Amino acid sequence: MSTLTSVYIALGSNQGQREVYLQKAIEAIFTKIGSVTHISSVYETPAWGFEGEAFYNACIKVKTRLKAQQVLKELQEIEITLGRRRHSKRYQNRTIDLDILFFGDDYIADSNLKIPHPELSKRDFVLFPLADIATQKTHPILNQNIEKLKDDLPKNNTIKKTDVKLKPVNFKVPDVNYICIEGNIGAGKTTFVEMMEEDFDAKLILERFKENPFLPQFYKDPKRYAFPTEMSFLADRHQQLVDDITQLDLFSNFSIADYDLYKSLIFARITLKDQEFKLYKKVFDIMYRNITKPDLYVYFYQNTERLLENIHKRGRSYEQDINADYLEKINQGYLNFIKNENRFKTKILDISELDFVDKREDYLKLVGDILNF
Ligand code: PH2
Ligand code: MG
Ligand code: MG
Repeated sequence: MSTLTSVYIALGSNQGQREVYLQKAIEAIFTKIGSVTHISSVYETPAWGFEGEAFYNACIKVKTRLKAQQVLKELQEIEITLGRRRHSKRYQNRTIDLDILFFGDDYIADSNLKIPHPELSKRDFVLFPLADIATQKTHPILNQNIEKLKDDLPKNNTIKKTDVKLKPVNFKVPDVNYICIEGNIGAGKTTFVEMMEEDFDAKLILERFKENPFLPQFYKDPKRYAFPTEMSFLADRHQQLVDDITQLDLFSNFSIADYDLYKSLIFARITLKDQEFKLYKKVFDIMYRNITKPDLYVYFYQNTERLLENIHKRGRSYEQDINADYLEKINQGYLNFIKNENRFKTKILDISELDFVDKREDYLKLVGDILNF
C-alpha cells in the first residue's frame, strides 16, 4: 500500500532574484514536503490581475506523505521564510508564491483551501508550465487533460519560455546493493524500510514472522517453547533470505531488509538454555555461512520506554507481555554482536530523539546518516 500522494504545486516570483527564490522553494519543498519528481521549464509572464513586475512561473510534481492541509501549512511557512510579506491587498508583488493545484484526485472545499485550484483553467501562467510535466493528467472536476485546457486558453503571446534551469533536488542513489536495518522489537524497522523502498525504488526484504506458530505460546511459557520458536524463526528466515536475495532485481536500485539472519542467534542466546543453544549454534553456523551478507548493517537504537510504547500501540496481542528486562537483554545482544562483527560494515543510529514517521526532517537525517550524505 502506497502512502504517497502526488501533489502539483505552482511556483511564482516577481520580486528580487526570481530564479533564486524558485530554486530555494524547491529545496525547501524537498526538505519539508516530499520528493520532487518533476520540474517544469520556467516561464516569464506579465503580472496578471494587478500592476507589477513580470513573474517567473513554474510547476513541480511532488510525492508526499502529508495531508493537503499539512502541505498548505508547510508551503505558507516556506513563503514566509523566503521573505513573503502579505498585505491586505488581493494581489501584490511577492518574492515567492506557492499554490497547490492538485492533491491526488482529491476535491477539497475547506474555507482556507480549495483543490483543484479554482483559477487553474483560466491561467496561462499555470497551464503552460503545468503542461510540461502533466500533459496527461486529467482535471478531476473538469474531466479534461491539461494539454486540452491549455489549448482552450484564448491565444496570447505574452508568455515566454526562459532558459532558466531549475536544478532537481533529490535523494542520491546509494552505491551499495544490500542494506539491512536492524533494531529491537518495536523500533520501527519495517516502517522505515517501507518508506525507503518508496523513495528509492528499492527492493524490499521484509521479515514475515507472524507465521511462526510457536511465538504466542513462547511468550506465555518461554522455557518450554524457546527451542522450537527459535528453530522455526531460523528456518523461515533462512528460506526467505535465500529466496529474496537470489532473486536479482534488475529494476530496483538496491535491496533493503528489515532484518538480518544473525538476529536469530541474538534471540536464541537469550532465550535458550546452554545445551540447547550449543545445538542451535551448530545449525545456525552452517546456514549463515552461505547467506549473502549486507553491505551495510544499521542498528536503530531506541530506548526501552519508547519500544514498550510502540509495542503497545501496534497492539499485537502476543507481544503485549514483553517486558523491559527482555528488551534490554535483546538490545545488549545486538550491541555485543555489532561490537565483534568484522565481516561487514555496521552503524548504530540512535533514533530515540527522532520521529521519522511524522517529521520528514528526522527521516531525511536518518537516510542521510545511512547513506553518508
Ligand atoms: N499570481 C497571482 C496573480 N497574478 N500573474 C502572473 N503572471 N503569475 C502569477 O504567478 C500570478 C499572477 C496570484 O497568485
Ligand atoms: Mg497564486
Ligand atoms: Mg498563493
